[in-house]
Amino acid sequence: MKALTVEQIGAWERNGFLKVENFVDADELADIRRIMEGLVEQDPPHENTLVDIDPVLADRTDIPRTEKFRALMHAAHASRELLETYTLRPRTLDVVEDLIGPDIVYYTDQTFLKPPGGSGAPAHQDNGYWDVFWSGKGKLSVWLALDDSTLERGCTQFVPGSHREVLQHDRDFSKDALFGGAVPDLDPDQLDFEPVELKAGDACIHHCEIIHRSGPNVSDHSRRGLVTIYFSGRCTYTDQASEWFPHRMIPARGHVYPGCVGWYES
Ligand SMILES: O=C(O)CCC(=O)C(=O)O
Repeated sequence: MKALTVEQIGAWERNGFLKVENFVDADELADIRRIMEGLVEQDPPHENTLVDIDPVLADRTDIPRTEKFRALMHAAHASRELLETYTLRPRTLDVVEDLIGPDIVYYTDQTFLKPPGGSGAPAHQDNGYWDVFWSGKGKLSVWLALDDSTLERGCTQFVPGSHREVLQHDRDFSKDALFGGAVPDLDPDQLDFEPVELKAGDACIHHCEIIHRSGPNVSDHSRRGLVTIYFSGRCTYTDQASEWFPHRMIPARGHVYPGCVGWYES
């Protein structure tokens, strides 16, 4: 094991998510915030990124457009500094390696900005979106808190152990449908969601098949979370291309294999 304890790995296997306190230190957090703020302030956004406007804020005339951003995607494809400072730094990859093995390909990131008044995310499993384009298990998300993430601010919530069952998702992959893959037949009231509150700088890592959601932000503070997503180098492409992701995946550690994610002919 490179970074996690036996107990932490046991908790990951049992629950499908794992909180890691102080995943970045104060200096790293300041650098990551600066990079992200630089990208979010750009309007029109950087050409490599994709921005999603929060539907509940869309018609507000009293706030600038950039304060209505629900999410900004592919930041690392727009900022080499982010890749070097955080996404591909050894500690991040050591933790990922302990959970999905030594061959790691970096897919992309989504920064959920959740401004005051911003909406929550419906219950879903991430792989319900991903496995249409990339097959295989060994996919995870590292959700890094850029601000304190509390229940009032709409922190993420997980159903412990739910990563063992794959659910059918309604699939709408157009660019306008950030959560277009929600699970149609799931009654969230019947599930036991565990909120995971984080301090800025903490991370919560989640399995691609854990059922999770988040609430709206009913506070006066933003709740920004940078989610970086890693696939095992053994995952493969399907015959469908993703409209959401026009970039190449980035081999991060270990090997890339012919026909598998991160392998490109030219
Ligand atoms: O940060 C949120 O509010 C939602 C996060 C989420 O759904 C995800 O990381 O897959």
